[in-house]
Amino acid sequence: MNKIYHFPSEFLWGGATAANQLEGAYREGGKGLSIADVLPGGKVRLELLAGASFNFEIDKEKYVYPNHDGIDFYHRYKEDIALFAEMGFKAFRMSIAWSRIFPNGDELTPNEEGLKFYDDVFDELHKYGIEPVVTISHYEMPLHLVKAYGGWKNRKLISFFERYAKTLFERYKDKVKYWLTFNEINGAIHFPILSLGFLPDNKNTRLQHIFQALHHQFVASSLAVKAAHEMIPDVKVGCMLIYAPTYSFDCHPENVLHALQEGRIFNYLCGDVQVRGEYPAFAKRFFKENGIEINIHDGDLELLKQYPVDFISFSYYMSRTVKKEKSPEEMTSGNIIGGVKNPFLKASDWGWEIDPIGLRIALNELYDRYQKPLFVVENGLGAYDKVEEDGSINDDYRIDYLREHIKAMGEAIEDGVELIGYTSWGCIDLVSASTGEMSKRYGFIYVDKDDQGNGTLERRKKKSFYWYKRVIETNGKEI
Ligand code: BGP
Repeated sequence: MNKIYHFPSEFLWGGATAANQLEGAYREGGKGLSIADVLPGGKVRLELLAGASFNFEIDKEKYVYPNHDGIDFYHRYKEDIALFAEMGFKAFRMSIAWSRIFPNGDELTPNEEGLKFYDDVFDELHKYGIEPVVTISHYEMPLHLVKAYGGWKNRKLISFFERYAKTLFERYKDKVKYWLTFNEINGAIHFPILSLGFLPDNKNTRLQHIFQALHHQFVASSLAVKAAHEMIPDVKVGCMLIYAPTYSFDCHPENVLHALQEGRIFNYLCGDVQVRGEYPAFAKRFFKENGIEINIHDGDLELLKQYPVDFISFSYYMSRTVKKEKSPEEMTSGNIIGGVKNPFLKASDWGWEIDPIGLRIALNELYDRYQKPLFVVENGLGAYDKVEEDGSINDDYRIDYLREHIKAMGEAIEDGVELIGYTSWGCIDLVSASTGEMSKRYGFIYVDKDDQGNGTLERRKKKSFYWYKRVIETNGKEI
């Protein structure tokens, strides 16, 4: 007998995306260039993210740029939203491209065409009763802010972001209740280029710059919470973390201590500031030992304390196993952060270890720590899909992955965790953030496009489409 899980009646089932990975139309509607527009697809992207030198220019002779056209959601959003509605989505997580609203990021007035586009998207969602969950900044700050200001190292970015967030709240106050400030804010500790807008430079200043820039984002996030609460009744603003429970490779106390230390810097430092409203005690020693001195202005700490987030959203793809002394052969890759191979886990084709129990652990750890509602806003399996001769796509591997993770959420709810929703990543195939590939697919909906940009962009329902529809229809009782 299959166990029946009890999800709350208002549970927000749905899917998640990010503007730069699906919209395309990178120069239409008055949009400015963003950091995502200059990142090429393929292996070279990972090298850039890891810190290779880079001039932030587009070079179409040398590289392909899959984000430029994405999957053309910009022109096909009605068709796509109709498919989400057919699956019964209660929520759709999407992001707003900052450079559609403020093409350079530092203008005083927004671009009306950009604002209008999202009005139309939200109206289309509401037509089907789908709740938008909107990330304000998802790996795509305006390129001008990178080039002219050095990205988030520069404190001026706080006021640009505040203006941008207030513009969104004012415009969409009747259409959007759930907002997330910065996507995977802690991911910047490893890959600052995507969200902080600068290259990780020489080792001495790397962490100094990253944590100074993060401090600016924390302040910006609190200002956004403040503004949202002043401007929108019943609004909910969340932080967004990458969460990877950190396992010790074995029970050697040195390794256990190492896991504790690694885990809390990566998983908790940002969350503690955004949720509890203050830097955690362990940060002080970490900052001291790494020569990090954060320039904190008068009033910053009070602001952080006064305006913490209302809920915690996070992405969960994998756990992470760590060991104090390790050799390169022991390592595995993963979502932004890697670790040593866990002998008990299998991995995806991209080396991301698959660990549904880790999601239950993540939910419990986060709830124990923060006691605030949780929202899983990303989770899923990036895999190669095959279109059969009859046109079907039998992605049982994806169904198995999602089923086990949904069960883990059901168990966590029984453990007492307050979980408000689940939006699986890339509900429609889109461009991968880490590799720029199309062939790393997550969707319930197949999109005909390859890594070189060829294809008809035709949408096709996979087997998982019908399966997820049933999950939502039964509120997680039939998985
Ligand atoms: C997260 C990002 C997403 C997304 C996802 C999957 O880190 O927030 O933007 O892309 O991971 O990663 P990838 O696309 O590299 O497979």
